[in-house]
Amino acid sequence: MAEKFDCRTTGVHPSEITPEHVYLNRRGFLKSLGIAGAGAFLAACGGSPPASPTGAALPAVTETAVQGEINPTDEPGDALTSFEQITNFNNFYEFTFSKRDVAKLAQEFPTSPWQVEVYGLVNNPHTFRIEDLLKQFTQEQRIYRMRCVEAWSMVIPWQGFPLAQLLEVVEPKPSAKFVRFETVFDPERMPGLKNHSYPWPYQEGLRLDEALHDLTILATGLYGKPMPAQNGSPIRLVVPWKYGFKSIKSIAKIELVETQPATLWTTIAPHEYGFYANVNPKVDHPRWSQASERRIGESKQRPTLLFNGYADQVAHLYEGMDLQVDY
Ligand SMILES: Nc1nc2c(c(=O)[nH]1)N[C@H]1C(S)=C(S)[C@@H](COP(=O)(O)O)O[C@H]1N2
Ligand SMILES: [Mo]
Repeated sequence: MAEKFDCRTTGVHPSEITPEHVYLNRRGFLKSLGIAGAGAFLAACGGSPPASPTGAALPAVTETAVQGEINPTDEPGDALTSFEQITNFNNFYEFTFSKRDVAKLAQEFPTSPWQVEVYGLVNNPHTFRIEDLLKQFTQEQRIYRMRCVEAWSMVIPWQGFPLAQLLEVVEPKPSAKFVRFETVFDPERMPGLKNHSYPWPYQEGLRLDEALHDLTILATGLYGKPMPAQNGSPIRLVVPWKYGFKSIKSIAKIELVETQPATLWTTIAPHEYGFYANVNPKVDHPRWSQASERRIGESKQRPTLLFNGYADQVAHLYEGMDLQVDY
């Protein structure tokens, strides 16, 4: 069974929200290293990869890592995953199930013009153009761990803004209890949509209080660049205390609703993927353990943390709930 997880035993801060000045210093540091091309080295990866949600074995991963050179004081032991890894090891089933091929297939994906329709149980329904979202909301830097349900993880420096700010503008009505998100449906550009065994478009959902939590962001870029297509350009959700599949990419619609919405994963395999999908080392996936994970760029396993290490900020949202039942 899992040991006790805390920042003392793991060397991980409960929070990796990095103040902007630290990030900017780091960016200066990365720049001074010429990080885009410099210093990357190849290392073999250890351990056998877990099965994907579809049950297919994942391809072996060849790592390029930069951990050795980056040692900022704000994240002891938790270096950023390299830009190269973040943008070449992706889950984006609308393109392909093959993580290493998403980047190539998504290259031509058009993300302008783009708009996000926000509607449903709100006083001010509004369709936002992406350029207005970028202007209207101050883009912040947030460094978050991302833990995929497949038991691998990354540390990603996003830019974006709290979803709460957008929701304030549209004013949810008292009857709104959940937020439903939908990815764009573009079969001409997204070859994976030809697989009709999936209930496209990709949909996700959050309880309204989860959506309003300050950790929940709409991300518009990473590593200081506009969002790469393979990571969900031009705008995607990031909910760092939940499994990665909740962080829906390339969002076209946001709807405020009264009842818990169906999601792609709860529709396909409700016994394997719950609506909450909070990272929890004590609730195993029926087909594999969730007690530990492999940080992309590293070969060793590290313990998985309750709520992905963000328990101090989010545990109160689930008080009184049985996390074994509402997983
Ligand atoms: N629309 C859409 N969003 C998605 C997915 C997807 O297949 N389609 N995959 C999810 C999963 S399983 C993970 S782990 C993350 C991966 O995000 P990344 O490729 O930016 O690391 O995106 C999530 N969002
Ligand atoms: Mo995932």
